Amino acid sequence: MRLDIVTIFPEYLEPLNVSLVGKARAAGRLDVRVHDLRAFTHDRHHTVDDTPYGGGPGMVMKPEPWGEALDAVLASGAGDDPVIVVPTPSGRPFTQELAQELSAARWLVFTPARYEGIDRRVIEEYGARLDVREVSIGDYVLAGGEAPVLVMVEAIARLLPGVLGNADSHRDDSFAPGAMAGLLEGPVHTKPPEWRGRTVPEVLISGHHGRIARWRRDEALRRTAANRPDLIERCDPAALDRHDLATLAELGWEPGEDGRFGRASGRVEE
Ligand code: JBZ
Repeated sequence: MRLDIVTIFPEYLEPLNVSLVGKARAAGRLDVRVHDLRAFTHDRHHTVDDTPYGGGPGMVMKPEPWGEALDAVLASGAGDDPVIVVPTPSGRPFTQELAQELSAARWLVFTPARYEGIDRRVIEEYGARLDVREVSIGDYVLAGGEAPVLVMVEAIARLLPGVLGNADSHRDDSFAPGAMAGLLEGPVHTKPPEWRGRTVPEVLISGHHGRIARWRRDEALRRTAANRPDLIERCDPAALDRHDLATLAELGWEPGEDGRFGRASGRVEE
């Protein structure tokens, strides 16, 4: 997969040289090219921003440098069309499903902005010819799109064939489809068996694979109910067995008329 990233802070993308993504690059599975947006300006101050039409606070990124930068990146692609990913707080949520969809692309171009974002006409211009996705990594306020690009690239790169050591590594991902679909992962333990007086749950050293799987699933369910009640609400009760239902009932969750889980009435939040 080829990735191009256009930014006024190329050094912000240095983490792409490290760890999983760095190794995927070194192994030739990822071709990452970071471009300095200011290289596509022509004034002595390398200006990339200007005041907003209509007034208001902050500055807006000028369209001309983005147009020149994107034209240059596109021209380097030998006729191939990339998917353009525009990080913006007003974008569609970045999910594991979107990561999977984007991991199927041959070429992605990311356009992390600063200030109040990019002049709308840039998104319109390239959106008229190419697949342009406005994407947000979550509901918090950031100062620019570079950190979201690091997040998205890591999520996408680890899905590429040959990037994670073995195909099984995807199986237990909290948001991967499968038996534990839609549940958070439970706690993990390793040696030593006792640390600062704290022991590893007995079941994990019991050698009873059935009991271990059941314990893990139960812990996953409890954590999901505690930290992500929205995932319990979305969960299909038909995907759960009697033990799961008993655990959820103990936590105050019951399947309702609509076939979805809700907090059982008369229960008080703990
Ligand atoms: C994002 C000015 O550029 C920004 C600013 C905030 C921001 C993004 C881009 S992308 N927040 C998010 O994904 O939450």
